[in-house]
This record gives sequence, C-alpha cells and structure tokens, in this order.
Amino acid sequence: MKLQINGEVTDKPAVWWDKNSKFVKMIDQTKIPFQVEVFNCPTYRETVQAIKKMIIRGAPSIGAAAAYGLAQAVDEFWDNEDFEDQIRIAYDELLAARPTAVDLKNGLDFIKSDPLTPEGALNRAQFFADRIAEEGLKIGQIGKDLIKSGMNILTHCHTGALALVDNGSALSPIIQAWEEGKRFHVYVDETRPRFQGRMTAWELNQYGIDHTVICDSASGFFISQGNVDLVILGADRVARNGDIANKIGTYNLALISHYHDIPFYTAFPSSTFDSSTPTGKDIEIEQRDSLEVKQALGYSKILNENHVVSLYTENIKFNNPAFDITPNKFITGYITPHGILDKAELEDIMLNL
Ligand code: RUB
Repeated sequence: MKLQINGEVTDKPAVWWDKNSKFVKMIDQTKIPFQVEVFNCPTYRETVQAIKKMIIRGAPSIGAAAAYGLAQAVDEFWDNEDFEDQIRIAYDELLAARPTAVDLKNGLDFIKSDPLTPEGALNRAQFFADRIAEEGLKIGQIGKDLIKSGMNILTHCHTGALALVDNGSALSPIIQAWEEGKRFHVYVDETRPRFQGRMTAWELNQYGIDHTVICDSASGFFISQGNVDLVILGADRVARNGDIANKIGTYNLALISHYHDIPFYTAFPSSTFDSSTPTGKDIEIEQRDSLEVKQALGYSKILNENHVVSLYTENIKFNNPAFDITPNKFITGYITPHGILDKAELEDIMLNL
C-alpha cells in the first residue's frame, strides 16, 4: 500500500521482515489515522508484544506477524543446544498473543510444517504473508460484482490493507468496485472500544470513496430506515460449519440485517478458515483489558500526539470481549479467494485446498 512516512511516499505492507537488521517491522496501527510510523521488533518477544498491544491487528496481518516472529526465533536460537525447547516456547507465546484469530495458528503451523532452518522459516513466513496479500486482491475481484452503483454499504471494524498485510478483505471489493467507476456510499461503524472505524475512514478517504462514520448503535436505525443495501465485513475465524467470530458487534448487525432482509457477507482469506473447529461455539473469545472501555486513545492537537483520556470515574466494572460469534444462518455468503460460497460449499472447498 502507498503510505507517506516521514514525508516520503513509499510502498509498504502492514508487516515485513527487514533483511539487514533482522527486525520484524510493521506500520504502527495504534497511531493511525494521525501518524504513519514504522514500529520495530528486534526479537520475537517484541513481535509478541506488538500483537498483544494491537500495534499490528486484523486477523491475517497478525497471522503474518506471528509467522515472521517464529522465523525470527528460529534465527535467534539456531545455534543453541536447546533450540527445540526455545522454539516451542516462542510458538506458544506467539500463539497466545491473541487467541481468537486462527490466522496466528495457521501462520505458525505453516512455518513448522517443514524442517526448520533460518532461511527456510523466513522463506515460508514471506510466502505466507505474500499469499494473504494476493488473496486480498482476489477477494476484491470476486466480491466487487456484489456492489452496484447507488448502493449504501455498511461495514464494521477495519478490513483494509493494514488488516490483511495488503489489499484488504471486505474493503477490497469496495475499493475495486469504486476503481471500476461504480459510485456508492459506505457507512463505517465506529467500532467501539478500539475505534477501528477510524482506520476504515482513513483508508476510504485515500481512494476518495464516499463514506459516513456512524456510532455502532446507529446501524440498526439506518438499516431499519431502508438506508443500507448490503453489509460486508471480515472475519477473525471461520468455523467449518460457517459460523464466524468477528469484531464485537457483528452479531447484532447480522441479526438486524436478517430481520430486514439485507444481504450480509463476510470476506476473508484462506488463513482465516479453521479446519479444526467444527462450530462457532468451539471458538475462544478474546477478553481484553477493561481499560480499553474505560479510557479512549485520541489525538491531542494541543500536545500534538496521541493521548489517553478517562471516560469514567473509578469503581466501575467493565467487560470487554473483543469478538462475538455469528451463526451461519445469518450469513448470506462467504467472499473468499475461491469464489462467493454458501455454507454448504464452504467446508468442501476450503478443506480441499
Ligand atoms: C479485527 C477484525 C476484523 C478482521 C478482519 O479485529 O475483527 O474485522 O480481522 O479480518 P482486531 P479479515 O482489530 O481486534 O484485530 O481481513 O480476515 O476479514
């Protein structure tokens, strides 16, 4: 993706390996939309922390970061006598960094599916990341036909290039349809508590795509007024039966869309499909720090930097699940690099890849 970093326009993915320093590097997503900065992870331990703190986020991007992180550990411990123990520890720490998105496990297992060498692990991590980005392009080519001029589309969370190494999942059809000359409008859910909608708005702005940010709680109103024709969003894990885990609030949207007969699509690359989880009930939901609800991170014009403010007084309880489960019966279709699938086709096609 084209980014302006320190005044220079450059082409960078969300996460990459720097050959010279052997650092995993990533665009710091906690700084978007106000600053575009590169964050350095000198060892796999910093890569684990970056995933936990959501410096990198979005299921496929954290999968790629985890894959690079394991390659980093292979490089660091290669000459050690306890190489295998160290790799086991690194694998477990990377896997536990965020438990819901299956892309982490898929990325790590892909690295381990061949005998480990520093060069081999790095090549596999690179391949895994590149394939995700390529699949994002395919998702766009396949999904763009769902979009017609004049439509109002609603999306939730952020599913653009930063979430998917490059090119995006649910934003990819939207961007490609716009670039083809279709003209439509996108409602962007703000996505409390982390406000990933800010990244969606930032990315749509770069393409000049007409959009409006709304509070998550307003989406039902706009749908009930007949103002939404199509809902497209991503997924953090797709179970074999087609149930999905996605950003908290997805289930509410799915129910409202179903009630009002609005098509509801999820878009994701192969790395988000979980061949070992039968249904959504088997997916672990990440519980995040209540500070994310209690406080908000915004940009202070006075300080000219990101700044945390309190939203509540002390002695108040919070609960902050990061994802929810949407059952397959509320999902119209699955936009994948292998076609727009229904739930009957999903398992067959994705398992046979
Ligand atoms: C990200 C999130 C996104 C999906 C997009 O959550 O819910 O919708 O990851 O994934 P978080 P995909 O911001 O907590 O990481 O690109 O596979 O559709």
